[in-house]
Amino acid sequence: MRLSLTRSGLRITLGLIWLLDGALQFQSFMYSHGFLKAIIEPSAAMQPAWIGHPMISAAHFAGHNLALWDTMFGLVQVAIGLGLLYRWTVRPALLASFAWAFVVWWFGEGFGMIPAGMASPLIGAPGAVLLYALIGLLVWPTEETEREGGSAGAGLIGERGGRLAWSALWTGATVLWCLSVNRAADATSEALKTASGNSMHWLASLQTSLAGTTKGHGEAIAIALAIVSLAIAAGVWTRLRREALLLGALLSIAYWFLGQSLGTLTSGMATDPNAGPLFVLLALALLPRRHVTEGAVGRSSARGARRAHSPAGLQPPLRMGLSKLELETFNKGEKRMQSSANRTRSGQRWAALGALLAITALAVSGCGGSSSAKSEASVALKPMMQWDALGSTKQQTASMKGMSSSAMKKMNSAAGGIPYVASSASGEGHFEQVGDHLTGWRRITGLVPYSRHANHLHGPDGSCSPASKQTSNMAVVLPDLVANGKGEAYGTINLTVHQRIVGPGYFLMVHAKPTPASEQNQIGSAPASMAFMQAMSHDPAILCGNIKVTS
Ligand SMILES: [Cu+2]
Repeated sequence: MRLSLTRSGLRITLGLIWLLDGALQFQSFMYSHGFLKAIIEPSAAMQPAWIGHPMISAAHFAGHNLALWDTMFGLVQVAIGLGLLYRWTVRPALLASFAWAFVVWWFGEGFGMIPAGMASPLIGAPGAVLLYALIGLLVWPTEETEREGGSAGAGLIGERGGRLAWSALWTGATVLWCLSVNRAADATSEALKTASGNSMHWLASLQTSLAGTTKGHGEAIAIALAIVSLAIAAGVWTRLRREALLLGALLSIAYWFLGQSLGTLTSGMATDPNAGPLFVLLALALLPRRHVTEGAVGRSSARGARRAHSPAGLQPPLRMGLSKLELETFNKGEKRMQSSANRTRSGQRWAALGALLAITALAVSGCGGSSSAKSEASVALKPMMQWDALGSTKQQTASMKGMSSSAMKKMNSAAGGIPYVASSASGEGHFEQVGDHLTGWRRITGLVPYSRHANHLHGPDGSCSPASKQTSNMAVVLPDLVANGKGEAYGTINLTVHQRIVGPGYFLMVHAKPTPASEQNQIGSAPASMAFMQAMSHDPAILCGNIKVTS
């Protein structure tokens, strides 16, 4: 099999993808406010404030004259695409594409949702535009002539830089698979189920049936894919470079079909083909164009050199004795030189491999789970407005009932934090964690009689106040609390969790509404799936309490 790509082939392919993106921007959906509401705002709502706020502000600003901005967005991308097609406009086009990619990575993709702790390689992390920029660096025109054995991609960062970037991307994938959010029992199953909602019929039924098969096996799948990803990252530094690149490309195609629904290109809502095709293009860019590896070249020339100076063969026996001493001395010297050159080269390679192995060890030990030390914590639950020092700037409503959708919208995009409603309830709780085993209870008084309330442990890196620390990332979905006729609710907890919950940075949040009927099967999940967090994002909070470690 001889797969390869010339540098101009690579550049033109990249240009065509930019043109496709430009064309997608002219779809009617992008000219509707649904684009901002359905794509930008939900992704902004899940981000840390410093990323999410500028996203919301930019969306609101663009919303004032959406037709103008959208047309401009589309034209910029078309211009970049066209620029890449012609040799003499490549540099300005690439420069524009780098700037554009950064802006889109932030405002459109929320840095691939990585800071939100919700990135998964399956659904396209770290985001397509990052790969646009990376491939852009590889096709940057340089003086260097195309070497045999070199790859199409070299450009500004060189071939070694390209391989480093590849390794970084796949090591990143390993780390992402190790995150508890992707390692949860139903993480993969849920991601497939969510993806099936945007797919063509045949693909949707494949995804649904796979979602059924993978249900409950999230951890095994994540660990297997973490290991494969690491092999792909390390492989490009070994003799199996070609195989590592092809394996990476194949895995990316599988992700693209199953997790990214082929970029949902036919949905009318896609802004780019997602990460799958870009990973394939990157792999092709880094494929050596002749089936010769550095190591093989070194060895065969060394063998050739030995043969040339060999005293055996056609040399007459008479001369042999005469020159034997001379030749031996010569050979020794040359061998020493060669071996030291080889040693340096293999030294570098071993250093690179060693570094990768160290990362592996770290990643695998990170994947391995938590310690079995016992820790206990108490929680004091107080109404949200007590926590919210900036409560007055926020929209507060006594009840969810009768709230118009525009009021909901305002509430959601209010400055920072999780939306909440007023409550006169209060409560307390106690948690105990040994290894992966979480037990405890919580008790609340002052609730509306017979009301039901979703409640979760949120975190990590969160807190009930200030509002900007109220992370919407759910570490554990606890069973709903049900109030009795006096408005008192009590519930115990006995769950298996996949991270250290009983520690700083976690908080218990009680919501105004129960877990939706369609999401009941998510109760007990630790951590919650992304789909579930999205489903819950419109349930305002009533009470919050920080996890306070007592022993
Ligand atoms: Cu919650």
